[in-house]
Amino acid sequence: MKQRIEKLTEAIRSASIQTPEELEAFRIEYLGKKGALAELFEHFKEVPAEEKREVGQLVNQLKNLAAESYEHWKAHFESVPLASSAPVTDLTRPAILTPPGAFHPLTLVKKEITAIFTRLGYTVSEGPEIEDDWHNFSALNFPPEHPAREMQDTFFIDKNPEIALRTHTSSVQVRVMENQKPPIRTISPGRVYRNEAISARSHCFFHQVEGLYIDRNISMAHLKHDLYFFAREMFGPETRIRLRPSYFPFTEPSAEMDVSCNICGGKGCNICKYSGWLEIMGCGMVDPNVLENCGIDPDIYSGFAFGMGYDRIAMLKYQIRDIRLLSENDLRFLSQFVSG
Ligand code: 2NL
Repeated sequence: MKQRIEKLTEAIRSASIQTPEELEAFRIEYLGKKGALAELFEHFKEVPAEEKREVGQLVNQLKNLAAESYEHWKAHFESVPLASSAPVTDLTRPAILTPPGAFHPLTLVKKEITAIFTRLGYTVSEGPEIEDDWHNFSALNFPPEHPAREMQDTFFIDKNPEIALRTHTSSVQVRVMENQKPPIRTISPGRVYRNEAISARSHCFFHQVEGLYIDRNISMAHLKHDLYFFAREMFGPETRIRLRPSYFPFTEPSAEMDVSCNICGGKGCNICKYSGWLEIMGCGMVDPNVLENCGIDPDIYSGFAFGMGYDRIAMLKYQIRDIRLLSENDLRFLSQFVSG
């Protein structure tokens, strides 16, 4: 009998009760008419007289324990509203730690570029990745026969020459010019698409930040100031820049901007192909035709614009040798960017 009491004591103490249904089963098992305690009382008369006192006390203790446990759980379920079969959540348990995530290297670089231009007073504009011919090409002064408009260079939607995946984020800036009055000072980061063969160096989609500054009397000197500031903030205070003449349909004059190679400091290395310079962006004064197309009077306003791809900047910064790693979402790659 004593053994039986000990076993039941242990069972009641360690009972794990998760739901009101389980509590009812507990009540029936121990305190019910045919429960364990009723059974003990039934067999009490068989206990030898000299043990009756001791065993009687033990049975009473057990009964109190079962009754107290039952009352405790009953109060618990009455105070916690829950769906009838939902398991009880133990708020005192230590939390299961969520493994830390990481920003994608492209996001890290985008945030860095955005922070620099934000300090210069630029806003951030975003727009659709599926664009019409007007916002992606015509408003930007692309002549009708320009090669970028060919089927093999641009991803057209359903072979419709009017709708395509944007080939640059200038399309966003056309929308800004159409909808806002100067002064306009904005950058537009985002994904762009070109129908090109995929290799370690180029992909059919990549990422750019384009910038636009329009106001009265804006000149090439303003362009140079903002881009020099950007270069030093992004690549270090010793960075130098140079502008080389170039051509884009939407700017006149146009230039390519190089920064001094921050790997070798300009002495020449395999990263800069021993030239000491890295080409990072195109820029120029917005063509008056583009301003006019977007409803801005070119006799009153002028502006500069620039565009840079940041996949290559991310690759230089983090020594990534293959552009495809940036879009494969391989955790062995991504987890290397976990910080803190
Ligand atoms: C490049 C060249 C450039 C622009 C982008 C631009 C936008 C508007 C008007 C005029 Cl709305 N220009 N953007 C200007 C010059 C160059 O990008 O090689 N990008 C990767």
